[in-house]
Amino acid sequence: MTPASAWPITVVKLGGSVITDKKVAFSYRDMAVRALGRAIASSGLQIVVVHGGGSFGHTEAKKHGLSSSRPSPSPKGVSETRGAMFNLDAKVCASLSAAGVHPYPFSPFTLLDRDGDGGRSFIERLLQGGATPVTFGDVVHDGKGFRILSGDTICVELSEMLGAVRCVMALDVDGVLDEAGEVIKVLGERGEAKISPALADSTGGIALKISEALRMASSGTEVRLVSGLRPAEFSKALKGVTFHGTTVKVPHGVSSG
Ligand code: IP8
Repeated sequence: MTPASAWPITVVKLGGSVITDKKVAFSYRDMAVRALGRAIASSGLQIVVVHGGGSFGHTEAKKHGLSSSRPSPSPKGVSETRGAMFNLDAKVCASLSAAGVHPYPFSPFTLLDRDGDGGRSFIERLLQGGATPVTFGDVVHDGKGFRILSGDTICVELSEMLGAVRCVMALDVDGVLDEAGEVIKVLGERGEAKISPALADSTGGIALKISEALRMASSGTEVRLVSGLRPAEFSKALKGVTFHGTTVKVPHGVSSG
């Protein structure tokens, strides 16, 4: 794992199912994002925000057959999906600003090869300057075609690069649920078999989230999954105190690969 920064950094994923209503295309939840923004602003922590696509990015991605698993040749689909993401990002940043956060939005590709350190000093400078870096799931050409790069995967890369102490993932449910709908308080390498089946989206839904959470946990970042529709619990999850939700832990010495 990369050595931690001079001060602890927390990565926050604002899930698409929190910041939008995934059942209604292009429906944005201003009040929910403002409430999370207030928790971020009042936490006093150094926070990097990543947000998902929800009913903006995923609506366009689905329409044009874009996904994280299969490359697509559609430049029109890329253009419209990215357009929807930039549109959503502007809304997220406006809500965060209204809540007292000072967002600095950028595409995750801004970080590629930046300063030769994967963008770490770029992000640290933003934080030192009092800004909150905000990035989002995006579309990349991998040599074979266009694919979606999920915000969850970006969280893994950022957590590793920054040596983040914690990653808090805000969902539209109270955490990872078991088959009976109860919150699994601690999830480890051997505890995933009985999770509730979840709706898939263009980037794999809860299954991807859990595997990415395990990757982060195995490299030393504590991962907390919490309802983003319960700002008080989100705030506790941020601060590292007891909260209602799921903590992802990997038994010592076990790597998720
Ligand atoms: O919602 C997907 O990000 P996610 C972003 O974090 C796009 O998987 C472009 C649909």
